Amino acid sequence: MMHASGGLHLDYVSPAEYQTARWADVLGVATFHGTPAGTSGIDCSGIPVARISTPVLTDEAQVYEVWRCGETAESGQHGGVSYRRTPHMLFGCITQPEPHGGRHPPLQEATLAAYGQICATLEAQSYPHLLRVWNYLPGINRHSHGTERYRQFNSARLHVLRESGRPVTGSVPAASALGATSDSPLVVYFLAARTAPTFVENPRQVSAYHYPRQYGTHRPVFSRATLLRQPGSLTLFISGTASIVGHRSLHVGDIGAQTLETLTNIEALLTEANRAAPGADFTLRSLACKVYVRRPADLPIIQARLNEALGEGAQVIYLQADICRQDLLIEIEAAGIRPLAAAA
Ligand code: 3EB
Repeated sequence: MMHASGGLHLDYVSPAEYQTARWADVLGVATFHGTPAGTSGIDCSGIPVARISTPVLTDEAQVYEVWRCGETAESGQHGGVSYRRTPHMLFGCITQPEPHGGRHPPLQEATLAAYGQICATLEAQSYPHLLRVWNYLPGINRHSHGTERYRQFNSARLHVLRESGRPVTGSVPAASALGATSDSPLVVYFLAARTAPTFVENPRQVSAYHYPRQYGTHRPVFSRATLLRQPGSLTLFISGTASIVGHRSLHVGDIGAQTLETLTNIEALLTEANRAAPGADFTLRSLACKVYVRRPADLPIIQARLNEALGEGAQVIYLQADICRQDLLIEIEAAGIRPLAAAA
C-alpha cells in the first residue's frame, strides 16, 4: 500500500482483495486482464473502471490498479468519459472502438474521438491540468493505411491537444502508450487537477516532444515525469520509460541490458524530481512499478534484475504488452508518493 495522509493512494490488488476492502474513497480503477471481457464481476457502483486487455504475467490472472484520494469523491459522465472527482482532482476513462468509414484510419479516428471527449470533460468540469495519461492501443506496431498505428495515434493526440488550445511541448502530462490485445478497443484513462504539476525531463534523453522526425512527423506529446504537490504529500508520476538514450533505442536484442538502462533512466528522473522537490527523497525502492514485457520468455531475467534493484518487497506488476518501438523489449512506468512536511 502506498499513501500519505491527505493525498493520493495507489494499490495494486487482486480482484478478491478489491472486493473485500470496499474502500470508501476510491477515485478510479484500472483492471488488467488478458481479454477485454475480463473483470465483468467487478462491483463498480459508479466508480470509473478502465478495462485494459494486457495479459498479467505473474500468479494472479487479473490485477486491479486502485487510485484513492483520501476524501469524498463524486462520480459523473461526460459523453464517453466516465469520471470521478474531488474538489482537487479528477480520474477519468474512455473506451473507444475504432470506427470504419471515417476520413482517417480507424485508430486515428478513435484517438481523435477519445481525446476530443477527454478535453471536453476537462473543460466542462474545470480541471485544466492533465497530470498523467495511460493509453492502450491494440496492434500498436501494426501498419495500416501506409503508416504504423502508433504514429496514427500520435498524429491524432497532437492534433486534438493543439486544437483544444493545450500545450504540445513543455507543460504536457506524463504518459504511457502500450499495445493491448488485438481484440481490444482503444482505452485511455487519466488523472487531471485544478493546479498545475511540475514537469520533469530526463537529462539523458531528448524530450519526446522534440524527437527527430525519423520517429514520426507528429511527435509524442508527453513529459518524462510530473510532480503533483498536495497538502501533506507529493506524487511523482513517471512515464513509460525504456532503453532510450538521446533519442536512440540501445541494447537491441539484449533484455538484461535494456532492463538496466531503463532503471538508469528512472534513477535519472528520481534525481531530477528530488532536485525539484527537496526533502521528498524519492528512491527506486519507494516506487510502485508497472513493467511491460514484450516477450513473456524474458520475464525471469527481468525479475532477477528488478528484484536486485527494487528489493523483493517492492510493489511491482508485470504485464505482457507491445512497446511503441519494435526494437524495445521492456518499458517501466512508476508512481511514487511521499509525505511532505508542511515547511517543504
Ligand atoms: C519512449 O520513451 C518510449 O507516446 O505516450 C513512453 C511513454 C513511450 C509514453 C507515449 C511513449 C509514450 O519514447 C515510448
